[in-house]
Amino acid sequence: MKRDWKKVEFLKSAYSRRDFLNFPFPVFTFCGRSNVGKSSLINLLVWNRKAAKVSSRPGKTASVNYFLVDGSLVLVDLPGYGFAKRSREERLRWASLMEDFFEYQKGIKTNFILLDSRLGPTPLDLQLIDWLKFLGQDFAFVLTKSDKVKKQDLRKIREKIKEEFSKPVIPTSAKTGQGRKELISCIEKIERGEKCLP
Ligand SMILES: Nc1nc2c(ncn2[C@@H]2O[C@H](COP(=O)(O)OP(=O)(O)OP(=O)(O)O)[C@@H](O)[C@H]2O)c(=O)[nH]1
Ligand SMILES: [Mg+2]
Repeated sequence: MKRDWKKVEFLKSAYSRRDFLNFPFPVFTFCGRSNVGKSSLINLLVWNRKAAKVSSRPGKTASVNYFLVDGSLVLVDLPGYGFAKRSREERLRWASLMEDFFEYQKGIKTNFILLDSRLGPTPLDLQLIDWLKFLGQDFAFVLTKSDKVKKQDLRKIREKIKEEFSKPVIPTSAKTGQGRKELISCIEKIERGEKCLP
């Protein structure tokens, strides 16, 4: 199907399992540390700065947020983890919301794990990867904020992650627009059941 990736509808924020939505459409999620750039990346995909709320303060997105693109595909902005200033209750609430989400959300085609181009995977990212593997969920990587690193460093970190996990790794920048096309093409390939190997 030809999609122009411009029409985006915010559908719902879910705070618990009973709020999760079921769709006749493929679902792609965006997960990663607080402040890594999940909401910004969703906005980049649909060329809309205001679709998902962005903030320089970590911990902005605290619920599961569903976006419908061109009436035929769902993007999910997930709450970020690893934000030290959160209370214990908040962290526990996040963990159980995520556990429920990956267990009960239907139609997930793949989960994009966002990693800061300067940092690569952190211990909490590795925990998430183990959890997704345990649940039999597929995943791929997106490097964010590529505008903040030198080209050669970006290449190195990308190769390293590719080698370690044998999964797609797509460098992106919400600032320059780098990687938007590649990510869209990857999403559409996965949707068609093809392999995405950037
Ligand atoms: N330079 C640069 N800054 C970025 C990029 N992407 C996001 N940012 C900035 O990083 C901060 C966090 O971005 P968000 O998109 O809100 O991050 P998030 O992962 O959704 O954060 P939470 O909702 O707290 O989990 C904001 O100040 C963004 O402007 C990027 O590609 N380049
Ligand atoms: Mg966010």
